[in-house]
Amino acid sequence: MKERIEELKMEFDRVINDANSMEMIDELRVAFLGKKGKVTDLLQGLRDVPSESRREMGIAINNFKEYVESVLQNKIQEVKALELQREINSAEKIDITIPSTSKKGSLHPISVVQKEVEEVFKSMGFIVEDGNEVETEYNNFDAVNVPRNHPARDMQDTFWLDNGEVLKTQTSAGQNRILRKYGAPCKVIFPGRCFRNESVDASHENTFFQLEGMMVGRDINVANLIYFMKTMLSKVLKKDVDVRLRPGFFPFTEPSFELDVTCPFCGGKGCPTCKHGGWIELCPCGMIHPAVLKMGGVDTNKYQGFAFGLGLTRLAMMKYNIKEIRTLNSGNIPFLSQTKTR
Ligand code: FA5
Repeated sequence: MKERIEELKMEFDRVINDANSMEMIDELRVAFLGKKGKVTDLLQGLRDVPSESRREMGIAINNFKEYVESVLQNKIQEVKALELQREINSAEKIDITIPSTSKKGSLHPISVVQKEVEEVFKSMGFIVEDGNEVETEYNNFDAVNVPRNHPARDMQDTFWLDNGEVLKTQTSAGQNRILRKYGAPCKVIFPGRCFRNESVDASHENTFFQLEGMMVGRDINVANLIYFMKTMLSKVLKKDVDVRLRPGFFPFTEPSFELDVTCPFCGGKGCPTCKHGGWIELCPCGMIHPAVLKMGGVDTNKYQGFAFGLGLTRLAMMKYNIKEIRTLNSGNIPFLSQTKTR
């Protein structure tokens, strides 16, 4: 019996060396450890072994069985690693010369307009700043002269967070931060996403973009405001437009205006887009209220300035003749990719 075990071990060592696939390993497992395999034969042979050495032979057979199992297990790991390497070397080659089938993306219409407005203002010496989407109540309201309980807060019903902060309702929320950062004089624009608890319709969204601008310096006046707005709008709309101011109200500007632009579709003659008036309301603005400048640390005896809050989403709608504001947040790829070709 001892010799037979030795023979089988030598045979196993010889054949396991040649096994180089999972199929071959499986065949060996069946041949040695299967129901009708060689180890089972050995166990059955125990019957004929004299009783005094049966225990010793039983242990020897078990040791051989454990040996076969552990060598097979190691061989499986080895063959799996080899097969993986073979796959990497052959099948997974990447041909970088094959032309791509993926489509090219495009900028969102609002991003296109935002970039254009930024470029024009940068060319006129303005700095472009970023703003927060979550703002403190102080920055969004108090610092722009809208104290708690002021009725003007109702004009911008908003989303409050549990910690008392708000989703910014207007880019004007950045005014105080900008004044404190740059002081006077300064020329800064700061675009950003705004949120309001609005009843949504074709021209009102709960999430939209504005672009705020401030110019603070000595002797800044309404004529400067008109010049910058007219220049910027003519460049972005690619037409010579006229602007006009009407009285408006904002607690953070005094005087406050609504800035209208000649309708870019009819040139001011009157059409359905401008409701036959020839003008389109585009941008609230005004001279920065002294209280706002003071809260921003600016000496109002020396400096004054203008501010405006351009409705960027509405400007994109006007530029691309988009009638329905909700399409802009819709994620509709055919609609959004139109800016590629314009
Ligand atoms: C303001 O938000 C002021 N902060 C603007 C301002 C800045 C005035 C600096 C003076 C000085 P108003 O609420 O009107 O103002 O919004 C400004 C522009 O944002 C609007 O003219 C409009 O174009 C756009 N807007 C406002 N609400 C919405 C909305 N729900 N959906 C889309 N656009 C909107």
